[in-house]
Amino acid sequence: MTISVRGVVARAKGEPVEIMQITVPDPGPGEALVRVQACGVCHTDLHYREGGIGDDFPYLLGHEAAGVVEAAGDDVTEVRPGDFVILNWRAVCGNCRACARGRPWYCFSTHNAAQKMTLGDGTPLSPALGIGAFAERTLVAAGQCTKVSPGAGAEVAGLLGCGVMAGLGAALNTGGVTRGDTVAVIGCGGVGDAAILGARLAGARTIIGVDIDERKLEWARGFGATHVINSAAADPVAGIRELTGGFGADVVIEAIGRPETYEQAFYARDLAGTVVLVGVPTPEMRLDLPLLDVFGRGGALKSSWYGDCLPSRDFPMLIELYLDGRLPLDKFVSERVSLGDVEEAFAKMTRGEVLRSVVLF
Ligand code: PAD
Ligand code: ZN
Repeated sequence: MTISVRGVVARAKGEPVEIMQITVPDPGPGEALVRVQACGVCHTDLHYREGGIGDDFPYLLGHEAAGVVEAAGDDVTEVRPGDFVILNWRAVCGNCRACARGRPWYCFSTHNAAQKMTLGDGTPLSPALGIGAFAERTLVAAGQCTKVSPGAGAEVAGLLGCGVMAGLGAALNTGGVTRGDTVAVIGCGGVGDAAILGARLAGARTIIGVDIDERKLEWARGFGATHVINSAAADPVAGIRELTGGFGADVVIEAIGRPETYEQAFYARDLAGTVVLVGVPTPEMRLDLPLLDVFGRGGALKSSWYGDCLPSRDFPMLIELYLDGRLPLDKFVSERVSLGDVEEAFAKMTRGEVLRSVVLF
């Protein structure tokens, strides 16, 4: 059996996305069918449309989502029909060398659905990040569904599926920010603001937001930045040092993915401090740093994949904190739109007008 639903498809590189009828198979072994309730519009969806991630068109876009499990394969034990879940792109395998070493958040062999969703004519779709949630129903691996309290509502819960989790985790998991730390976040979009929120949650003393857009700096203050620096007008390295007793920050999070801002992060941290790269660079980018500085400044240069999150551990905990009024996730939702508005949401994102447009079903 299959069902036919509407989904947002990128058919060819650089072409506007289209709403098309897609065919979704019944869940087989290890799979779950999810009725999507909300899905955020993320930069990565636009990267797919522009051919920046691969050439496996057509793509079924959307991956930052929450919804309700409608059906599950016979052998599935993780979730049941009716469960409210956040979709994740890290369904850990439990067997790879990362999992075997007790570091499942690095899992090198994550699960996706085995069966393909297709266009009406049978053309297989490539679901964005193995999810494909700009669709009324989507088929995923059961491990991609993380059950959480339904109290949060889908538009907020879905945020944890990608960018907001990446930013929170960059501070909490990868950066290991703890009480009393000084933290700087370079790039205050959705991911950077989530890193600011994570730093605040962890008890950081000083949190410095850096961006070239005044509007973003205003929002960064709203998420808990104690200071902001407009790096279009002032040297952020000097500014961060000045705000941290002349030393630099304990943890500097780069949330853009560019060599020049990475270099700022590198020099804006204190001796033996930590740099976290959560922004995603493009293949042609290169870094040129004196190796003596890499050695002499010590500390740790880390990358953060999906905030080094473990969905089963982190999603329910963060939703509880939200419900308890301690993590204002709702502030990331700039607007609620419908399935036909994804292209317009890309434009608003590119113009820097929104943190997250969320498609509601
Ligand atoms: P965004 O475009 O909303 O935010 C980027 C911010 O950087 C904007 O506020 C810009 O104004 C600002 N900016 C741009 N250039 C500069 C500059 N030279 N100096 C200072 N500020 C600047 O994107 P986002 O917050 O949604 O995503 C940020 C990055 O995180 C992006 O590279 C995305 O691909 C990446 C990401 N990583 C993961 C992961 O697992 N590591 C997950 C999701 C997103
Ligand atoms: Zn994303």
